[in-house]
Amino acid sequence: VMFTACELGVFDLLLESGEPLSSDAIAAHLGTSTTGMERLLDACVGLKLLAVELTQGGALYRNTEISNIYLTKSSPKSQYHIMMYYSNTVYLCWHYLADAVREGRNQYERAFGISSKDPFGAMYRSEEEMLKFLAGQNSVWSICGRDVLAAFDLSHFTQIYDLGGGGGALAQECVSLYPNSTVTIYDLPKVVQVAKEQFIPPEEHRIAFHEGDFFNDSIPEAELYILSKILHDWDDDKCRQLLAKVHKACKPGGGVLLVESLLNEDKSGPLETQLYSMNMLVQTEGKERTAAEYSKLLEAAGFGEVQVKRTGKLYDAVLGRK
Ligand code: ASE
Repeated sequence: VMFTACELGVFDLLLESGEPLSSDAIAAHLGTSTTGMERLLDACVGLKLLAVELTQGGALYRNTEISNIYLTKSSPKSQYHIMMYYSNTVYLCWHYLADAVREGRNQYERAFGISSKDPFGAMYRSEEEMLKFLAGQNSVWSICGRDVLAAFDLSHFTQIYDLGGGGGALAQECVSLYPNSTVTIYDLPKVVQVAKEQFIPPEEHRIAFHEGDFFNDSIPEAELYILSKILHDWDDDKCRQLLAKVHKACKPGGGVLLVESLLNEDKSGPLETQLYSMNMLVQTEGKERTAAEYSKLLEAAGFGEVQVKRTGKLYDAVLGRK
């Protein structure tokens, strides 16, 4: 219901209109059936994404504060793009959740008829899919970007690589919070191209780019490596491989910052993270982990002085030092 209301532009229309609207008016503006729209709007009221008020002329709908802030396209904290990614890609993989649990692997073959050997090959199967993913991944940093970057004082690291930095929203938060830093977005060539052309303003000179595949190509030397939502895409073996490579490249005294959604040690929650872990099952080769699991992976790669900071939001931070 939330995805569909976003996709049809319900929240954008109600924001722009500046006054409550009837379901007939909304249906007419958005070119939908009245019978479908009325039910969609009522379900949104049940979800507290809309509020309804009965007047003599009939029911009038308006956005709630949550939908104004997070579900309209134009809001600075808009989650519209990740909603579209969930709606059009992720949701289709979840249809095969039982198969994913039976087989212990992602469901690209069933959902899209494409091989899932290389999960990012599958996720980036078209330019359009890649753009939707990158825009979606960018959106969460308008909510949690500051928190994960301010969890530790990173001001003494000036030379930073964001491995798998994608569309670069976290890199942008980083140079804004740490004005003396330079952040290099390291990602696959086609990702770097779009990041340069569509996501990072050309006048942002504190952000640089490096095209490569961090499993198969070399990783340049730096003081700090950010791995944000990277380890959760991969199994323990691949994580150890990647972290060992990062450790080798890292300057002595440098570090690695993991940005991930942490499970409780007994895996009893948080629910959002448990569900993210199911999502990693249907879409990738990875899973969400506990702080102790990340610490062990870091230590196996040679990192020490591991510190964990929970932000109280969706994503947390783990710092290891070389
Ligand atoms: C990934 C992040 C995501 C890989 C696939 C993904 C997201 C959706 N699909 O690294 C966004 C964040 N959501 C979750 C479930 O982590």
